[in-house]
Amino acid sequence: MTSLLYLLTLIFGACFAGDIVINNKKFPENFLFGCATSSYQIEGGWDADGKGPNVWDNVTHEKTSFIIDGSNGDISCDSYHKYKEDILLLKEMGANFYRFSISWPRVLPTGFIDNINQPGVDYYKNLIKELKSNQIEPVITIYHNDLPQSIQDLGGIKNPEFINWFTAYARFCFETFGDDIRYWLTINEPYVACTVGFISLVYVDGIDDYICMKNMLMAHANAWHIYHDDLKGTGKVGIVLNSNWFEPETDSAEDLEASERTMQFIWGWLGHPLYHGDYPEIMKIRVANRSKLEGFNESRIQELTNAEIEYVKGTNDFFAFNSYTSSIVRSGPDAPIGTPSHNDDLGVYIYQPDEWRNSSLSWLKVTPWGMRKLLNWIKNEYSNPPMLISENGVADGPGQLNDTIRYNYIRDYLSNIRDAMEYDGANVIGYSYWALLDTFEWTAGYTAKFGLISVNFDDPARPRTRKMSSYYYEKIMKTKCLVDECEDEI
Ligand code: GBH
Repeated sequence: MTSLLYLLTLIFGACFAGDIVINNKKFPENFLFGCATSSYQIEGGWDADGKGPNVWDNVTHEKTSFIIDGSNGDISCDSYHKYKEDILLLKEMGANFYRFSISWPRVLPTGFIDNINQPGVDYYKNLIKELKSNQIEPVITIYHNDLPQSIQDLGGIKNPEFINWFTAYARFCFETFGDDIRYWLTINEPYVACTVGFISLVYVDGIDDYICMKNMLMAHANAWHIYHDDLKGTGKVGIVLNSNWFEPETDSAEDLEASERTMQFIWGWLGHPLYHGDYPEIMKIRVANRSKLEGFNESRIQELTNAEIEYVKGTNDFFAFNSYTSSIVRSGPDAPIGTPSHNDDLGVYIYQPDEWRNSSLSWLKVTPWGMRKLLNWIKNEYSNPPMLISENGVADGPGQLNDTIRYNYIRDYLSNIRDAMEYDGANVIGYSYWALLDTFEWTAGYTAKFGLISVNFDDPARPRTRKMSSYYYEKIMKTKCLVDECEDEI
């Protein structure tokens, strides 16, 4: 089926795929295509050469039941030793950039800058050098989930001191790896890290999430100011926000409001302060009201002071975001007042219909149309900032080298992205497929495969094998075109 569609594409230039027409305009010459990974998910070398432990090392070792297949990232793709092979593959596929993350405790084993691990620093220096000598732009995520255990032991992201610890680490990264890095991403998915992904000893719903998000916001803003004000860096610094597109169930005023409220609560939580200076009004009002009724003296949201508002506003040089799927939102009655809860603060009903196209993960329904709507929402809400799609991708189960699901996903999402650029004027500057390789997929272990390239995790040599989709993505990266023959860029 795939090859038939591909053949039709070859013959007709543009083609119908299911219910969508694949966009046949070339992406602009300066549009950036790349692939993404993160340190804990691919590197292995978990205790190599002086690396300190991170929270994932500890949780996977101590609580194997936390991971579906009881696995861990001790060796994973072994990219700590095999990064040159990864870069060769990126080169072969024609990637413009590689988005990877620095493992905080690999360079700073205790989390603090008084203890620098030189072999860890050398690893990233070599990685960057190798990328550059292959004309691949490094896009660096400073922190992607693998918090040093030492910092977790001190209260982790919930501790307001996190702001200083992260800032010192970010400064260290800018100073150590900074030479002509054009794109820095400070923190990956703060929303996930502060809600569902909170790997914490104690996590209090409706309280700690607001504290954590505020700490993330201030930590990011500090890093931005250090980079631009102190170090006079010439690159760009952004944070990676993430979530779904939230489609209203009907076009009733209530559902439209519920959808918009959800977008504001999730995307706007940090997006609004970064672009407009404060938390979204609707969020402030709802959290303050419920806090009061619950008997709190002040809002659980941790209101920003005027000085903080000024400090964070304008500290996102580009809008980097991860998005994989969509959900439907229905307006719902407010939950009764009782125990604080972030979901009750939001107060809507969110679901994904069974009939939507599936992947191997229940949360990841294939909804390419949602990407175009999301790009439009960001464009309208934040005055069309330069947008970098830092993650987008799909998972299937093990053993799929003829990965039609991924081929279709990439084609249909990129077509919607190109539509948003062409018809809606969305200022999208780049796209990064998640992931370059099959990785350790957090609590899903090695059961969910996102890679363009498969890795044999049973073989100590961790051999890589390109999947069918990687050849299609190679064609896209090399020709900037989704179909065989594109019309010129507009
Ligand atoms: C990204 O998170 C991460 O940045 C990346 O590391 C990861 O590998 C990639 O996506 C693919 O998952 O199991 O129903 O409770 C995506 C955001 C947040 C989506 C947690 C899945 C769990 C849903 N993820 N969420 S559920």
